[in-house]
Amino acid sequence: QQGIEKPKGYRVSWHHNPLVERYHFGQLHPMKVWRLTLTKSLIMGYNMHHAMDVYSPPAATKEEIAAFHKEDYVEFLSVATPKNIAEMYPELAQPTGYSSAVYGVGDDCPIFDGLFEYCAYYSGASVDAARKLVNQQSDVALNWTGGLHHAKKGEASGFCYINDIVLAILELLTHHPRVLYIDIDVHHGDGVEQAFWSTDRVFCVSFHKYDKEVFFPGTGPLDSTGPIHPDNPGRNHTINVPLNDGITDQDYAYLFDYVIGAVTRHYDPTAIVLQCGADSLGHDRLGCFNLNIKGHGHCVQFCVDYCTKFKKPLLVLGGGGYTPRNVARAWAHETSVCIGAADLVDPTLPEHMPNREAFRREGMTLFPNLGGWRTQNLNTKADLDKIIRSVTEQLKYVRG
Ligand code: VJV
Ligand code: CA
Ligand code: ZN
Repeated sequence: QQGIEKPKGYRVSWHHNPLVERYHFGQLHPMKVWRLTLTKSLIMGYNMHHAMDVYSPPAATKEEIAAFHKEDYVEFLSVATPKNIAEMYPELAQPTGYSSAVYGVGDDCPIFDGLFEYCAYYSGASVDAARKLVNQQSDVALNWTGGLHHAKKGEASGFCYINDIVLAILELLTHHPRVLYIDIDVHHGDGVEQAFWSTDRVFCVSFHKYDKEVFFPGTGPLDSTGPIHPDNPGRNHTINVPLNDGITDQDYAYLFDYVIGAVTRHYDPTAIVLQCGADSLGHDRLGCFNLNIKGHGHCVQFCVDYCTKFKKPLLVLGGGGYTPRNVARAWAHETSVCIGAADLVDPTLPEHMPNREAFRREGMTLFPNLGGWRTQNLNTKADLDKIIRSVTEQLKYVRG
């Protein structure tokens, strides 16, 4: 469905610095920068860039990054290279494996050539996107290269080094009293949650696979809703939706619509930031859900409709996603949702575009069946209802 009709002058901006595509985490590392190239191919193959303002933003500066991150950590990232890291920190090269003692670097977060430039490019795009929203030069701003939600103030974590989401939200907070952060990556958005744990000016909602001690990062149970202390303004301003393997489009949409519907009514955000990690799709290399492209895109449609209806800015970011061709399908479809053209795109992939062959595995369609029960749905009706009850109870304490 097309969603709500876009008002005259509705502007969508796409923030993408192509230089991010040049970096590599390593041959066997699941994070493939190639997915960003594929995403761009599809978006442009469908000619969707003509319906957006396209920006190639500059790299974020150290000063911009230091708005959230510790200076010594930023300095470390900017000087570390694969060559000098072993000399500076011999303990990292121990045969027992990479220790995470030094700023979180290790197997998940390797030091690769040009690491800091890579971080500065994806972060610069999120900061630029947030600024365009704040200046009202854009209504919906997209950065598919961002959304790196695990990075902490002074530590890399889970393939994330600089938390571009936190930087973008800090930018929005200069003009917006209340920002709603929504995270549909299969992993818990712990870095963003932690950064805004003690404030009521950001409301964090993450949907994720939760299995303490088994599934990364192991945080985000249902009862983790903000600080316990009654005087802390952040109290009740976090919602975690822990899920089991195999959740379907239908169950996910049921929870998303209920939770985000209720949060928007109670909290009345003035801006929304949506992290669209595509590892919640079926057939993801690291994920375990059964979502299809349209099931994932439903969440984007919901936010676009809400933001259009109430004239609120929306920042749409990427995130995880480890089956590159499906990541590209999802983010291309979600771009079409943002420009209000979801019904206009031909599900058969464009004849003329770079890297078209990369999509052959599932057939040349934008909407392959990804829900094919690789893992069955282990979320029961009772599980879903427990979440609904908990959220309903919690929100009684939010504005109202
Ligand atoms: O589960 C973990 C941590 C370990 C220690 C490190 N080893 C490599 C893996 C287990 C406990 N880390 C997760 C991190 C997931 C990050 C998700 C990021 C996002 O999508 O939320 C946002 C962008 C994890 N799962 C799978 C792997 N790491 C993994 C890492 C590798 C790898 C294979 C799997 C790193 C290098 C290589 N293979 C060669
Ligand atoms: Ca999540
Ligand atoms: Zn993830």
